[in-house]
Amino acid sequence: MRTQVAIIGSGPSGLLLSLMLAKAGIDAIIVERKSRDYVLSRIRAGVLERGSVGFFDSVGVSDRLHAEGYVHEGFALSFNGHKHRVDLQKYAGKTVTVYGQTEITRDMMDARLERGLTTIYEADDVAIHDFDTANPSVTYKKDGVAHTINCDFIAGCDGFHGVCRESLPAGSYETFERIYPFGWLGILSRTPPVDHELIYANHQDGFALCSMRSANLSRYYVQCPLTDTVNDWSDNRFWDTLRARLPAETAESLITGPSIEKSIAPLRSFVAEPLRFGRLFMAGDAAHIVPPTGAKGLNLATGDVYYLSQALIGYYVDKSEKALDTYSNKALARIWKAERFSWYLTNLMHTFPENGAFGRKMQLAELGYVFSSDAAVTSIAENYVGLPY
Ligand code: RFL
Ligand code: PHB
Repeated sequence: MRTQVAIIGSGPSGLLLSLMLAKAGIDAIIVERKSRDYVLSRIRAGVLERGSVGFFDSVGVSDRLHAEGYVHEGFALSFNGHKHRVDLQKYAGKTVTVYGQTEITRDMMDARLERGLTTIYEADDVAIHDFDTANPSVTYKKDGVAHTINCDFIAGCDGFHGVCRESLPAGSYETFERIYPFGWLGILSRTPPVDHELIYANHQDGFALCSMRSANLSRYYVQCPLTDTVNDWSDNRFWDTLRARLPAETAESLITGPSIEKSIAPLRSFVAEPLRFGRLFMAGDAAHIVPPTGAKGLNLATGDVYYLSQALIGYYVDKSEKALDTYSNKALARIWKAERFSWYLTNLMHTFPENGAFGRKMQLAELGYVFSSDAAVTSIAENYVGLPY
């Protein structure tokens, strides 16, 4: 088999890249190690920046997003028993859209099917070769049979646990990492959301987040120890913990019900740089992770893909390698700003026992300052809606 760009991974990064390339007449094949249903069963991001929505618009996959997604003009930070609203429209002149990663992933998969674009699901033993030469290739096994794809470029869109970063020669890249001493326990329940906007709660016992997927589907998270498993958390324990961390007024209106999904995610900040290795280009979670507090992971992935698609279009259509050469630095400049914001909001909103009573006072002083200063709240708002490309 031969293609122009072999894309490893059928998450949001790989799917969006393939659609952007197809629109420019560039041929790409996606190789994914899991099944379509498995990819669609992962419950992840919920908040899309305006820029991400624009990318989905540009490749014609956003009809359902606009029909079923919720435009949010603000969100709240709660502390000391009270909710304080960050007015995104007022302070940043932009909104965000609440629409699940699962749904946009499905929309992109359906669009690729309709457009006759090739995805190889359930590919075993995926390996990348010769990306430091002009003739890279990808090998995999499907139903026990070995296959090779020859290509011009490889896009490493295979997430944090993918094969692409693993295949890089030792010493060819540098990593930067912070592992936080807690995780997020998340549940999905068929209950109306407690509020029409998201609430990020700072509480001495730990962080909590009230989010949603639709009018009758809620997504809630609480900070939990990394040593916990979902078996430690009955639904009742989860609801009691959440209620205790919310302002009284909000807690009283919380409608609870059986969880339909429950999982624990560790929190991590991570960057592997550079993003280019000859003819291999890394994008999305394969190259960087943010803690979910700033809702930036998926949005960073779409940003990388935008820069990368422009660079590949420059190569094929304008016969220029200039944007391929600048891809890594350009994407990393934006990535590091989102890393900073996600780290900042994580530090501001979670309980860090090792920081003691002084650390807690600093958080409350900072939160008090944010809501007394137009400059400070503007900074949060403009980062939350997404920095410019
Ligand atoms: P993905 O989605 O991990 O997709 C990578 C794909 O590559 C496949 N793969 C391989 N394929 C072939 N061969 C191999 N050897 C392979 N190894 C892996 C995988 O099966 C998979 O299908 O990465 P991508 O595309 O870069 O997308 C990144 C986003 O998924 C991620 O950043 C977000 O989900 C992060 N995130 C959030 N982002 C937001 O923007 N807003 C949010 O509100 C938000 N909330 C979240 C989140 C992530 C969470 N978790 C659990 C990680 C909330 C949570 C709880
Ligand atoms: C979610 O709805 O899953 C969600 C929303 C906002 C975040 C993280 C996750 O910051």
